[in-house]
Amino acid sequence: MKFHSLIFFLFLLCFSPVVNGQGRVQFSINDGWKFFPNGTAYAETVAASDAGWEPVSLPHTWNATDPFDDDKTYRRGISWYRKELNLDARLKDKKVFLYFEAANQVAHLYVNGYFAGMHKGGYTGFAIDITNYLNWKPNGKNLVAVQVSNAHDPFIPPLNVGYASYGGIYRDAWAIVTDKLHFTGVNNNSGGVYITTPGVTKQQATVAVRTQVKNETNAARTFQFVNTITDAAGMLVKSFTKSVTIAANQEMMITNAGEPIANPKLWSPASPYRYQVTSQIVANGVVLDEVRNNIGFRWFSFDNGNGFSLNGEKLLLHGTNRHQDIKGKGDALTAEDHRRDMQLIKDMGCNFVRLAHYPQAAEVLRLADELGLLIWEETPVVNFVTNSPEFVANEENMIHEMITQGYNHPAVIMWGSSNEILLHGPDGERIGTQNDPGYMAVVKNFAMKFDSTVRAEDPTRYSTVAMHVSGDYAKYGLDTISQVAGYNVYSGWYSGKVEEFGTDLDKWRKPGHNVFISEYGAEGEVRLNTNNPMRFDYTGQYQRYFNESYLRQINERPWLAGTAIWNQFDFSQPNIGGPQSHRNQKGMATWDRKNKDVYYLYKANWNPEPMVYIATRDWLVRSGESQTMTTFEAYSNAPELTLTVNGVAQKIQRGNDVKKFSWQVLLKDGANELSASGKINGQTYSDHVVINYKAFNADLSGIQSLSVNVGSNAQYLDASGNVWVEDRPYRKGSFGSVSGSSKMFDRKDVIMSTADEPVFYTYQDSLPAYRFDVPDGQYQVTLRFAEPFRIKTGDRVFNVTINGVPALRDFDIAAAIGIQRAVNKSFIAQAVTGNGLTIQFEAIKGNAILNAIKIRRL
Ligand code: GCB
Repeated sequence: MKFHSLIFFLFLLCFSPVVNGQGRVQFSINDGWKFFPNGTAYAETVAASDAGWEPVSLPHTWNATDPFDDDKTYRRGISWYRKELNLDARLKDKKVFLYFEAANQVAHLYVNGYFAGMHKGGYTGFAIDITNYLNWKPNGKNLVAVQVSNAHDPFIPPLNVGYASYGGIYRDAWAIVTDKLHFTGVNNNSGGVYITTPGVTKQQATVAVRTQVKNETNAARTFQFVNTITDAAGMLVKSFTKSVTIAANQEMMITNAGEPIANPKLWSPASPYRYQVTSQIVANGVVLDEVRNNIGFRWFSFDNGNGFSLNGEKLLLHGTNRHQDIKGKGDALTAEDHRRDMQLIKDMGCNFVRLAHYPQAAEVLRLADELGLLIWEETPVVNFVTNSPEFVANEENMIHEMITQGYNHPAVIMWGSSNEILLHGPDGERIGTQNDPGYMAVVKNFAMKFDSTVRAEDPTRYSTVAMHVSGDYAKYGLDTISQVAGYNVYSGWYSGKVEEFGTDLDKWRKPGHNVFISEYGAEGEVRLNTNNPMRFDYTGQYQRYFNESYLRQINERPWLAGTAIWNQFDFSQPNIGGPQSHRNQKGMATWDRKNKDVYYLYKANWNPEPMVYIATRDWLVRSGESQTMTTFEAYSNAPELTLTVNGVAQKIQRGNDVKKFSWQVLLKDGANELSASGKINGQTYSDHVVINYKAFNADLSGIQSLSVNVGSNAQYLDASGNVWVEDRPYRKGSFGSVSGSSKMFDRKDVIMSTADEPVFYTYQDSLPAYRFDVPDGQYQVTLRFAEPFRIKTGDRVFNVTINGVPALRDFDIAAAIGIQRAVNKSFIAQAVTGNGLTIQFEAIKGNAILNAIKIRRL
């Protein structure tokens, strides 16, 4: 290293926290921003004051909470960020770039009031050259202002989707300083250096490098393009050099490949071994630019309709999908958040992740390489397209950015370009069958274009798309455009039966067709539990039943190209209701990353690490009749398990085909200790839980209080620890609804003014009466209502009496509180002469309804 370069290098080391190789400096600009949550004139100018703006750090979003309140809208529009960037005058002869890993979704960058550049699309990184706008006066300050907008834009994918579009600079941001002779593509995920490993075998591997170099000086330059490969221990493996001359103010592409490396250590999910390639521009012995990329040696193929192979061996792709947002943070995540997610996925036993429905953080791909998780990444063309060249241009640019930024990661095997592109019609409304041939021709044309862009950008991976179950894809020839055909399948959830999953698959199978199950899933709300799971009841028990069946059917079809659960984590769905508003709950873990019981089904099947898990963590507090048997289940990779309940050993059970164990158990009132244990390779593994069982007598003798989740087969545990037991038809000598029919809210409708959505979500319709054959005494009766329909005042009116005494007269929920809004009504009533409590409903207009009921003895 020459003396002046050494000084510069040492200076840069003091000046900035991150040094990305010699000759290049990269440091975080996450701190010290001021934020203004609106549009404001002249915000980019130095003269404008940001004194009253909110101090923030990146990653940041302004939508961390507002998509999830009772107000159906959330703020999508313009906001401003400003920051002072202090650069030492000695950097004057260098190139300075600002690199944003993502800003959702349109960003305009200004430096010292000058417009420096803009970027469209919320999920890929962009670097903007700010060299010409910098102020180098002594003690000169530089004002960086970024206008970010997440307003809907019909020309930028995604158009309308089932997840929140969090506005903000929600990933890390960096300053990158280079020499004037430098690698062109300045972004920290590939550094502008694209590496392939052609012809890898167990015996040898080669490394080939392609890059674009830019000479921003007024003289022709001669330099060495040096690539050095080191192993995981940092030991030199191979180095290769090419001498290059570049004209003044020119940019040129350089390719170079090294000699084969003998006996390479291969990369795989089981052994994710990485080498490092250091690429340098060296002139006169001085390193002018340098970037480092981790790579892995592996080869893979989808085997013409017969599964997937990695490094010459069949590998069943056991996968999941990941949405990135986290409760309370939105999309503004830290590196630790990404690591926790990817580790949870790895620990469940996955070897594959689909990053749906958009490119994710650079850190996610780094972790996938490190942990050994194969990746499908995709651009966010979801549900429909805008018929415009601008839409196509933006999507093509996104494909280009996604691929160039993820290019060097050995984990990536597939690039996707769309998800369920035929789900909506041209106007953006959900459609059953496509019936506009003109629009279909446009979509097909776009789909072919996007697919060929993917293949041209990266011939070393496979192209793919995810489709929903509809004959339209085959009818219009969209199912055979990409190399791998992804299907999102929900039979047994939105419609049909779980068993139809496999039989439908067998029908779709065509010779040579690589069929990937890109999504399958059912929702599980941890506050709802049942002994009688039913489709669409949102209980963890149904979610487990669904996933057990799908896993079994997947195991029976090793010809599948791979499968991915929808979804690893619950995620936001701003415009959806259900028993937990604004949430998609198909996750293996909750939105704040607590594993649900279903997670351990997969862990037992996919992760060989010995484990025993009593599948009841989501139902530790429960209520039911005394002296009734309850089913208990466990997941384990032990062949046999013993369960003890309150110290009493139950029958030893063997696991079924998906490693599930079941017992019928009698619980006592209060705390119950359950332990399960089994032997694996001679060693004992066990699990222990305490169940708090609130038993009541079937004849209601001695009852102090009883809460019923009317219209539901499931129990609900509220935040105060009270259990709302499942509904039942009235039986003499006990309690229940006297006829009526169980209904649920339309899941698109959000139930407002309550955190107890589950008890309002289901209800009894046309209910004549609800009865409790309680002992004589004084009781408080609380009725809970929410109007499920968008009706007018006066459309539903009914009277309620309790033991013949009027309680509610001409009750009109819509008039009293409004529609889809929770309301409670309490009354004091007497049970006399052994007649218990009869709550009678008399419809005056429309049908009487009841969402939940609680009685309490006074
Ligand atoms: C799908 C979509 C996904 C949804 C999912 C669901 O097919 O691709 O974006 O979130 O279904 O849960 O409905």
